[in-house]
This record gives sequence, structure tokens and C-alpha cells, in this order.
Amino acid sequence: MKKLLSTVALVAMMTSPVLAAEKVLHVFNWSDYIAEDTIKKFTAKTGIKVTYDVYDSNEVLEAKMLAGSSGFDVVVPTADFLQRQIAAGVYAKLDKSKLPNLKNMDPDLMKALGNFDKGNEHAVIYMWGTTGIGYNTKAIAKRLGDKAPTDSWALVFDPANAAKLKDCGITLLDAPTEIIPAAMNYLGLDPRSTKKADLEKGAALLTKIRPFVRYFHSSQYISDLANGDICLSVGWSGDVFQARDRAGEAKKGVEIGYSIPKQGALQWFDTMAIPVDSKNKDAAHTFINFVMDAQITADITNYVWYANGNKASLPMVEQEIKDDPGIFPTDEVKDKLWGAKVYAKKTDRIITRLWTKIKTGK
Ligand code: N2P
Repeated sequence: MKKLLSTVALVAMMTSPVLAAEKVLHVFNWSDYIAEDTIKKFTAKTGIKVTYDVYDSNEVLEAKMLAGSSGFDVVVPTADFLQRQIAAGVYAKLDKSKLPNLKNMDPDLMKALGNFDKGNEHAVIYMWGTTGIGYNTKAIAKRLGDKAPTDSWALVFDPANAAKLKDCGITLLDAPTEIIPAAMNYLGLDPRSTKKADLEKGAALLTKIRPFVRYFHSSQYISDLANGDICLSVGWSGDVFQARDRAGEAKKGVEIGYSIPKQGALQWFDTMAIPVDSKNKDAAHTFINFVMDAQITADITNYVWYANGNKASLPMVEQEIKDDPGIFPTDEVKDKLWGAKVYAKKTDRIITRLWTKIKTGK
């Protein structure tokens, strides 16, 4: 007995520091993209502590993933970036035996994700949305009248309109692979075109409206829209709805609308994946499985106003959200959405170069 005890004690001594080290999970997610209590609930349920960091750009995440040794265990790349990063060997294959909540996922959406990750081997859908226009209804009406084309990219991409909105503040996402294609779409070009001439045309239009753009940023616009400090953002659906929600709570008379322009918009999918060099793959699976719980995902959607890929969560998603065509577009609108193009290195370089020129106004 004594011997057994000491063996147990020895094993405990040897393993506990290791176990303790394994019990901190590093999650890297988009900002404003999780419910207030998700992490707290996860730790309460599993005992696994979480270090939670945020970003607001796929390019930032990609740079960290390609450099390696990021220290992150779960990250949330958008599907087109995911595909490129999978090809670069950045992500571990999921162990589906550790993800029983996969049964909750929407098979059609997972099939769509399969276009970026064959066989859904590396990732599951987290949230999805569109890249459209968030706007301050009163500020826009004041400057462009009641007939302001809020249903069209012309609201921001027609330089005559943009000029009139300069004083109240236009912002664009700092997301070249989303903004340049939107400008191409407005020009009647294929937003998924990789022809240099087409990309240059989109960039030329953006250069024309550049003098009227206050800033390029992908998270600051939420509070600025809510406070009435800016009046138009090309931004992400749920972020704009969060701004609308905050504006409502502040009760200062700011009203925010979200528009999926009639010409069409980008529909994107964000996914959860595990970096291949994660030291906590077990805990990472536990986290992904926890998030795929129907109630947990419903809570996140109800908080961040983004649609999700979890079919079983829908009965718990608030009716107001399910009924909002800006979050769950109608079939007619869906037909006009385009999926992200996975750009080859060469195209990526062209886009990066054009983007620098646009931002610096050259
Ligand atoms: C959350 C933004 C996530 C959407 N703030 C970008 N794909």
C-alpha cells in the first residue's frame, strides 16, 4: 500500500506541472465575435483556462500562421484564407472522434466549406456574413435626400455621393480582398476576376473616392457608427448590427441601417481551425466541440448578430435575428452574393500593391 501510494504521489508530481501547462488554451479570434460569457462557461465546464486574443484582419492572422510558432491553439480564418493556409501546411487535421457536436452543423454549409477544405478535414464553420454598407440613416438623408441610394454601392462608390458624405465620415474595411472586388462589382465587372486590368479598374475607382474616406480600419467603425462619429462604413454585417444595437442603447437618436447592395456583396465564412504546431490539440478540440454546442452557438449569434453554421442552434436564435434579411438574406438576395476567390500569390501581390496605393491616395 505504502509503495502504491508513493508511486501515485510520484506520478502526480511528475505529471501535474505538465498537465497544468496543457490546461491553458490560447484562442485567437476576431474582435467583437463572441458572447460575453462563452469563455467563462467553457472554463467552468472543462477546467481549461483560456488566453483570449483578438485581431481584425485575415492578413494579420495569415502572417502569424505562416511564420509558425504563434502559440495559438484555435484560430478563426475566413474560408478563402483557410484554403491557402491549409496548402501551406499550417493546420492540423481535425480528429472528428473528439467533435461529437459536428452533428449539429448545417450539412449544406459544411458542404460549401468543403470547396475550401476538401472533406472538411481541417475546419468547422464558426459564423458567416456579408460585406455591405452600414450607414447612419439621418445623416445620409440630410446630405443626399430621401432618395439616397442606400440599396446600392453607388452610395459610397459614386464619387459625387462620397464627396457629399465626406464631412460626416466614410470608412472602409482594411480588407483589400473584400473592398477591391466590391468596387469591381459596382463597375459591372466580375468581382472574382483576377485579371490585372479588372483589379486596376476597381482600384482606380477607390482612388477617386479616397479623398472622401476618413479611415481604413476593420473594428473601430462599430463604436464610431454607434456614436454618430462617422456616417458610412463598408463593413461586416454583424458588426453593423452591433453598432445599431449600441446606438439604440445610447438613446442619442442615432439610427443605423445595414444594406446588402442590389448589385451584390461578398458572402464569407469564418472557420475554427487548429494550428499544426499547437501544443494543446486535445483542449483545442474540446473548445471547438464546446462552441459547436447548439445553445452556445445560439448565444454567440444572439450576441454578435452573425449567422452561424450550426443548424441545431437555430431554434434558440432570436426571431428578430432570424427574420432580418441583412443577417439571413432571402433567396433572391442570396443569388446575388458571391463567394471569396482564393487568390494565387501573383494576384495577391497585385492586390497588396494596389491597396497600398489606394490607402496612401496615390
Ligand atoms: C467580427 C468580424 C468578423 C468577420 N468583428 C470577418 N470575416
